[in-house]
Amino acid sequence: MNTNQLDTIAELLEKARKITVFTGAGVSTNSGIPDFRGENGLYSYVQKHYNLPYPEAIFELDFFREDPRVFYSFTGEMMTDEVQPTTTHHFLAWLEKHEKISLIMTQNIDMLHQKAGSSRVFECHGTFQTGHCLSCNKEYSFEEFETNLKSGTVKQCSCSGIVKPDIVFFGETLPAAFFDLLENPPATDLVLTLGSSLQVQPAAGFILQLTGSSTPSILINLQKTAYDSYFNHVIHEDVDAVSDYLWEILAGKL
Ligand code: CNA
Repeated sequence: MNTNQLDTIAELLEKARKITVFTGAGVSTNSGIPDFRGENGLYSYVQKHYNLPYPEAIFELDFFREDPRVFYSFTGEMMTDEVQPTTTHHFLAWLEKHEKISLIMTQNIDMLHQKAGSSRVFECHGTFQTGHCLSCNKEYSFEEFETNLKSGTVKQCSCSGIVKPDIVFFGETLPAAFFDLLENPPATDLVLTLGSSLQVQPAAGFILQLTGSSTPSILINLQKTAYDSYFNHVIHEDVDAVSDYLWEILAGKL
């Protein structure tokens, strides 16, 4: 690791009061949930483990209507008790406790930021907190289909329709509140992007629009992204190794 660069980033974090964070699947890979496009990503995983016509089908509405078992069995793997927040999730929760975080915009649907104790979280690709029947639109709370999600069995509505958790599938619109935040982003004095290929729009546009101004910006991601040049500081390392290093420095200062 380039420790000079990390020391500079630690100084930026120490000074900042309104960090806007953007996280992707890369912050959760060390907890055991594969990302989409990383080397051992979900796309290669589902192709090996599930009988899918093509990997993206797992998050497609038409395929879900036809065979919801694949999606439910994936959530069953993701929601086991073994899946715990990583150092990075805990580090962000700690920064929030020290009043440094303006917002964590996450593309993730694993709820690990909240599990680590962060509360300023916006889940732009939806949530498992609620679900709706695809036939009669009846709403269900997380508690009402938690057992199904965890055991990988399809939740059926009282009308015998299929219940789909309110996470955003391909082709679906993001929550209206996302577009409000896109138009009126929170006050930000540091941009911190962690573990995302920045390939998925409009989510990535939210953070990319905050770069390029006088606000310093940081990207920490294992692989290069198509948007590295948008950021002032780019680190291609494991995000937990970086968080560990930064946390150790900041723990003595905050
Ligand atoms: P992505 O396109 O799969 O990119 C993830 C990026 O993270 C890759 O560029 C990797 O190089 C990088 N990465 C992987 N592990 C690490 C690590 N340990 N340290 C640093 N970098 C790492 O995923 P995005 O989030 O950019 O794409 C957006 C999709 C993925 C969203 O719609 C998510 O909902 C969706 N997704 C979410 C989860 C989850 O909730 N945990 C899991 C899989 C996919």
